[in-house]
Amino acid sequence: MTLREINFDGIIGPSHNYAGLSFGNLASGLNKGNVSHPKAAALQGVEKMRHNLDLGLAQGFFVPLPRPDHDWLADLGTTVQDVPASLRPAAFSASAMWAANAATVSPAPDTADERCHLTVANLRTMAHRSHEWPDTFSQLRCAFGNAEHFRVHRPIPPTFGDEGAANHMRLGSAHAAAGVEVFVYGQRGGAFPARQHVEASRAIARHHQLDEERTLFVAQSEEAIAAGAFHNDVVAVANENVLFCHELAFEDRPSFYAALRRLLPDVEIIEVPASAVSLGDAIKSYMFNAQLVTLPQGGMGLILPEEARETPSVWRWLEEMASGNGPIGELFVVDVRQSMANGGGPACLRLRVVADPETVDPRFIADQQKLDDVSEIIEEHWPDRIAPDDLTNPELWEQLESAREALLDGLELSDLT
Ligand code: SUG
Repeated sequence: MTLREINFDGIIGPSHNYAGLSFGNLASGLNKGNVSHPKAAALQGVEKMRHNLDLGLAQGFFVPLPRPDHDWLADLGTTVQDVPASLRPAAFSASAMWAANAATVSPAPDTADERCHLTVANLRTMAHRSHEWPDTFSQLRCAFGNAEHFRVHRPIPPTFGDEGAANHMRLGSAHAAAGVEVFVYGQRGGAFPARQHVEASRAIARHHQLDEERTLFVAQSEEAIAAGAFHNDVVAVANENVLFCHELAFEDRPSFYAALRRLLPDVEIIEVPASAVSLGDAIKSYMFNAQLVTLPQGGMGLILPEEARETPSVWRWLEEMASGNGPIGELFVVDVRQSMANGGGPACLRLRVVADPETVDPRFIADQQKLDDVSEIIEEHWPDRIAPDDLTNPELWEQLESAREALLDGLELSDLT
């Protein structure tokens, strides 16, 4: 069995729109009411996947969830025809594109039963995200249905908010040995909500049968949340023995770093000082919401959004880092502007799973041919634009549903409906 890191990207759904639904996510608030471009958004996502394949990385995907969500509307005692205006956008959100929030994943080497464990996130803090989990759960159970290698858990009860892998980091030098799992939770966020509750993180660690000695629970800094870092992955990212983060990411960084160094003596902590890059620039540019990947030829690379290159303090710092002797030697830039305008960068769009690709349902594994097919379906079926008022148009509802159906048909995933 060969364990590999596989990044599963959420294919951006046809209902992608800007409804300003995520209080505390600055981009979402800023772009509220703008016209979205779902076709361009989805094609940008596909290009990012192609780029990763070209780098020699393993790539998978998840399909968009059914939108409008009739089941959720029925639970709320309404229908797509009658839903109050205040709830309508939440029923249409394509937010499942941000696969980093789909689940928390612990790879097999870290768990007592040596299976890869996934807990679907309840996403209870934001109404538009709180109804993702039932369909995400079905999809995860399908993709990771091989019970010899995977265990997919139901969500943590909604009393305790859980936002999945966006608040979780796994460090370790190899896939063969147990790593260190770091759960980052929020306590306070100034005016903004802290979305990850420590009790949810603790419950996940128990479900995943992690070694208590190698599991850390670390508070996100209130300052970071208050500045717009609604998830830890907006200010930190880890890969193997490297932690790349902003100086103000964690509430008590000396204790966290000390614990990490004790458990993982060869850990390399690359901390970006606030004097070089302000928290504001880090959040605006999403420099940490990058995919930090190990390249097949050796060394690590950062897959960054265009916005990082456009922010002078950030790009200066990154170029200097990459030209030094540190572990991160390559910078790659991708265009995911449509997603970025809702606060979702390259790292938000993917869920990392360490597994043998042979043990995953092959329908969820990408290759260039399959991505060609997906692009064609997107070109043909995804709307060019959605303005806020369009969500009341029955013709759009029909188009959204038939677009998803065409994609599921094309990928032979119609059993997911
Ligand atoms: O939950 N935006 C998402 C962005 C998620 C980013 N994910 C990670 N950081 N991993 C959120 O805030 C905006 C939708 C809208 O406003 O229409 C939204 O849900």
